[in-house]
Amino acid sequence: MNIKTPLRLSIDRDAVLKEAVDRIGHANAGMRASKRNFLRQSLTLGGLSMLTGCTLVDQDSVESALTRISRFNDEVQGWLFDPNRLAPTYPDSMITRPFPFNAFYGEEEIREIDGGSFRLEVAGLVSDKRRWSLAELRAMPQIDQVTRHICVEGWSAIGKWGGVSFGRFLRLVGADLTAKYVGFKCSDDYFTSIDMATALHPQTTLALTYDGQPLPPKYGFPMKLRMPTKLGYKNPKHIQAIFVTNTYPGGYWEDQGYNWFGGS
Ligand SMILES: Nc1nc2c(c(=O)[nH]1)N[C@H]1C(S)=C(S)[C@@H](COP(=O)(O)O)O[C@H]1N2
Ligand SMILES: [Mo]
Repeated sequence: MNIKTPLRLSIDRDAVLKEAVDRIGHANAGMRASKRNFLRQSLTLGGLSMLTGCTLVDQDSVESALTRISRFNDEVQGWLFDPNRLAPTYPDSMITRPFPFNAFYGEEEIREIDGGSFRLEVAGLVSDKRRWSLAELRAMPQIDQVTRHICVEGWSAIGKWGGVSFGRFLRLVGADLTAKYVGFKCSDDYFTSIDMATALHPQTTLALTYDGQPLPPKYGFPMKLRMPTKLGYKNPKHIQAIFVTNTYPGGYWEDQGYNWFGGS
């Protein structure tokens, strides 16, 4: 199941405007269809150009205008994000069985990582850069919750993840909590990054278990970051390294045009 492709744009007026409206719409999931239609009818190439400060003469200028819209949306979503509002939780009876697998490759290529020798790396703007074994993370206080995972490919499913509160972990390693981003490098070459407010959200969990069992390889062993406030692609599996930074780190899908904030 992999229908994501890099966004390719031609300088076809209608296509460019549709893309711009879609990006504004995607980033603001609550936007009503009527409002989206209104925007679609009223946005002109001139308007897009004014909004972004880009002259739309060729493919590159169109790309940078659309990128600006996307980054502008990131800021708006950042302002709108309420650090205390909780995503819905569900009873165990509503867990989707079997829970779907998804990655940028098929199930036959799932990475097998050795838990015994695994050490989580912590880097960037943190005072304590020592590596963490799985046993050490399991010895910390654990939380769990049943939440809905929403994938932009058009499916959602309810699952139960447990592990360490990510805010607690960041404080423990002496992370600079005023930094803008937390980035993730995964052992399957996936990567992504999130805003600090979401990193510190009470439901954001460094997940070590799925449905009460150690996280199976397909769901991201040895750990994934589980954020019920963000879309599926923002939730990195197979985390190898975590870094805190003020330099925009992007992400695997984000660098191909998917909205960086990715709120759900
Ligand atoms: N390391 C890694 N993390 C990843 C991905 C991936 O390909 N590699 N895919 C993302 C996407 S698009 C989705 S929908 C979810 C799928 O998680 P699941 O297999 O637990 O359903 O993982 C996200 N995190
Ligand atoms: Mo996804």
